Amino acid sequence: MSRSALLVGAAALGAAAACWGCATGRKLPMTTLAPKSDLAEWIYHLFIQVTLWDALILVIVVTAFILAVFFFSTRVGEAAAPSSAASDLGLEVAWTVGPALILLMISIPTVRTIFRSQPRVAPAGSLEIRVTAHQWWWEFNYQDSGLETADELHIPTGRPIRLQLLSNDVIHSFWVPQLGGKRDVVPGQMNHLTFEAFVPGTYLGQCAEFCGLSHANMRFRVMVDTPDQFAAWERSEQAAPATASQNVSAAVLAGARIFANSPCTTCHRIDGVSKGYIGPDLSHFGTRTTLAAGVLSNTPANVAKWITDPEAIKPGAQMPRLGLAGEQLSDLVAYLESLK
Ligand SMILES: [Cu+2]
Repeated sequence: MSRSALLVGAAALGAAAACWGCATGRKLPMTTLAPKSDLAEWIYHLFIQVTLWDALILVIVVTAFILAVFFFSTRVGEAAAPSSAASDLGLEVAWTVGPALILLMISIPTVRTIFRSQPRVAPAGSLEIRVTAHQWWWEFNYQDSGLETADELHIPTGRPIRLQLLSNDVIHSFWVPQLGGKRDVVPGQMNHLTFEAFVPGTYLGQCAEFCGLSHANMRFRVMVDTPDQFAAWERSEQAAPATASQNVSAAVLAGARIFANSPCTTCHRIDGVSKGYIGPDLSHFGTRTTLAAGVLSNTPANVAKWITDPEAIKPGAQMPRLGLAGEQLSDLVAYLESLK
């Protein structure tokens, strides 16, 4: 391959990587190297320890190799080296005991971190949240308040979070790199993830177990709030969403009627309007920053695009096309965006 072809390839890769971030409007890192919770810090420190041990082994092996080349190679005119068939007991013991000790030094912090990261019972004062994985979105149910949301999880700092992980269909894996390690989400078997977030901010998550056609489109966000912000968010979620009785535009009122008389109500719940339970709860849809499991930012144009053809955005999505267009579509979008 010519040099110019290589350069063009590298430029295209760089542009693709940059655009992946800009197309989804994301500049958030998905990294385990900037931990923002206790669990993520334990894993990060373990990683650093193991890396240091590995670096030490590398230095020892490379040094021994270089010394061997200098001291034990046969030079011109010298007699051939003695046979290496004879065993050297000291050497045998050294290269058996040495690696065993290194493995021991690595296994002690590893096992300690495994146990520390998997407490059997929820720490006192935990906020318990049921996380249900679906092909391909995430449902979050707050066990104390009964609040329900999808694909965007709000949690406060300074309080242990206990996630109860269950799958509705196949095996998924819950992973927010900056808040902790992956944990499998399995049908019929509840797993737990326990951590306490330190730094307010928005952290990206992603299903980390191949789960079908739109596995890569099964993203989510964790919004870590200060305790005050979290309390305010809870209050706003507990309040009823916009309804026809409130002072809203004609488009919103028309959209509300379209929703109430559509098949949407079979799958989607809206507080006081519908009781669907197959798809995400839309009671406060307008407050979310993204839709379609974090694939699109929540703008009226994107909501219209999603309703028009969900499969074009998320292959395999169970939501059917509704065949809405024009004013009907824009009214429905206006109604959904008004749900705050
Ligand atoms: Cu998946």
